[in-house]
Order: sequence, then C-alpha cells, then structure tokens
Amino acid sequence: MAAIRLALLALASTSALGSEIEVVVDQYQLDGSEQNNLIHSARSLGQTCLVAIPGTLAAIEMSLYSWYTDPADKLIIEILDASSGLAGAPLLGTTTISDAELGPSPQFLDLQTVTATLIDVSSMEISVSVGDLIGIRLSSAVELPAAFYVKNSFSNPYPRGGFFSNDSYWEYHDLAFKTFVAITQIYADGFESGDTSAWSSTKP
Ligand SMILES: [Ca+2]
Repeated sequence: MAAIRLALLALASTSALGSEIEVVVDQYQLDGSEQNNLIHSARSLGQTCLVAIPGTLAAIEMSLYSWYTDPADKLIIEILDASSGLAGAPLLGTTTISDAELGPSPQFLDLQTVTATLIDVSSMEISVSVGDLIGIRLSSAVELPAAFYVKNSFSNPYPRGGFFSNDSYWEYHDLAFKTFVAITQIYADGFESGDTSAWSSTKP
C-alpha cells in the first residue's frame, strides 16, 4: 500500500492575477459499510452522480482494496457523460491507478479529509456544469481470483445517482465516493489582497 496521492495540494495553487484555483468537494456518499464489490476482467462497475458545483473535475476518492493482485496490476477509471443515459455514454476521460498506489479502505469516507484512495483526474480537463450527470466507471483486466474491490451501501444513501455494473443499473446501491471540483475564485477587486501592481494602470 502506497501513501495516498495528495495531488490536490498541487492543484490548489494561485493562477492568474486576481483569481485563485480552489479544489472543493462537490458530490459525496460516505457509507461503504454494507458491501465490498468486485472488479475484474468480466465485471466493471461504477456510480453516477449529479454535478452541483461548476468547474473542472479534479479528483475522485473511493474506498478501494485488492486481493491476489500484483503491485503493477491496474484499476482503470473512466469518466462518462451519463446525461443521456449510461448506454453508449460518451467517454470524457480515462486514467489508471496501480495496485501499489491504493490507499487505505475505510468503511466510511471522511467528508473533511482524504482517508482512502484519491484518484487524480485533473489531466482529463473535464469541465462540469450544474445538472451534469457523470458516470465513474471502474474496470480491470485482472482475472479471478485476483480482483479489486470497492465499498458501497445498499440503502440508497445517495438519491442523486446510482450504481451500475456491466449493463445493469441499481438506484438503491451507491458506492462510497467523493468528487472534487477545481473552481476559479475571482477577487471582486480584480487582484489579490496585498497585490498593488494593478493600481499603476488604473490611477489617472
Ligand atoms: Ca442511489
């Protein structure tokens, strides 16, 4: 088990004059206490979620672990545009994480801090708007008995989306997950506090 990737720290950096990029949690479902779901060569699965904060999708956190896998085995993470349904949903981006990069697998995620596996998806540069339905699909080429696992709950703790596996969808299953969105904060005065460089061009 490697340390959790803390790429978000790098994302939360200052950009252009008068604005700052901030990474915030958008959608979340913290309960993963009811089931460990298998992911292997014959079984993909995922979760849909409804975007509420516009920006750029930055990261996904999930409670993942593996069994009989090799450190180099890959879990594939795909982000889908599920707004028109999951069947044939356009692929917005894909990345992988190796078994060696998996973090801890708590039964409950923590809203305030990253305690499981953080998957950086910022390189996909996916712009999200309020009301977009995003699908997060997990798959792998590993063959049973090797498998990855992700924790979820049965009692529909997240009514704004649902669980899917291969071609099936269950509204009442929900993975434990958090989505992180990078937003650009624009300062009302057009420049950052303490920065007086803009004054010279606005003074008469
Ligand atoms: Ca649900």
